[in-house]
Amino acid sequence: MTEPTLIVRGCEIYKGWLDADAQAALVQNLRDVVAQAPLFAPRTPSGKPMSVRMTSAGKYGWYSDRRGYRYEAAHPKGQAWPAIPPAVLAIWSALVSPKRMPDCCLINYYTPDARMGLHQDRDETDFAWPVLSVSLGDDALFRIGTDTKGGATSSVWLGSGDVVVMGGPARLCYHGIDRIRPGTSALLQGEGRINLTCRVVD
Ligand code: MD3
Ligand code: FE
Repeated sequence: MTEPTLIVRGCEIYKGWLDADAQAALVQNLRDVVAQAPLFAPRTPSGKPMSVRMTSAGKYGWYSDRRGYRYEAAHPKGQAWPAIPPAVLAIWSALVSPKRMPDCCLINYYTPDARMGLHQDRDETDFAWPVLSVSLGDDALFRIGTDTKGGATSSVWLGSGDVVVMGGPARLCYHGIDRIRPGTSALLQGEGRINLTCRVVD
């Protein structure tokens, strides 16, 4: 039975779940996805471009513009999203469930100046399914709170190869990335961080 390395506010953190070879293979899979579905900077509902660039794989991709946050069946350029890499589905099968695969694998790319403010993930239909996150590249300071805006928060550094499962009461907790620490990983070609989040959408 697999046990998390640590649990912070209900988020189960599996430190170093992926070894160096698995991380490198996954990065190549993601380069193939990005070649088909280029990264873009979604706009917030107020029209401001996000500092994190994104794309997706799977049945749906997460998208945002002045019309709001939502899932879309196609990339903004019009084509279907690429398939979720089998190596990502294998992590989901091992740590969440082999019975239902995620509908979306959101790929977030952070340059050293990128941030993600505290938010809830609530664009999905069924919050009974956890969200699974995989970190690759530079370390990131992850902040997790409660299901109430303005509640207490805890911070933890996530490193390359770490996997986090947010289920149960943690599923609707506020969370974000305060900063990354450039140069802490040699996995990517330069500075930066990739985060994958797998979600059941409908
Ligand atoms: C806690 N991404 O894409 S992953 C996101 O590192 C997102 O790029 C961050 O928040 C990142 O929405 C954090 C960890 C994470 C993901 C989803 C969660 C934590 C979560 C959903 C509920 C609670
Ligand atoms: Fe989130």
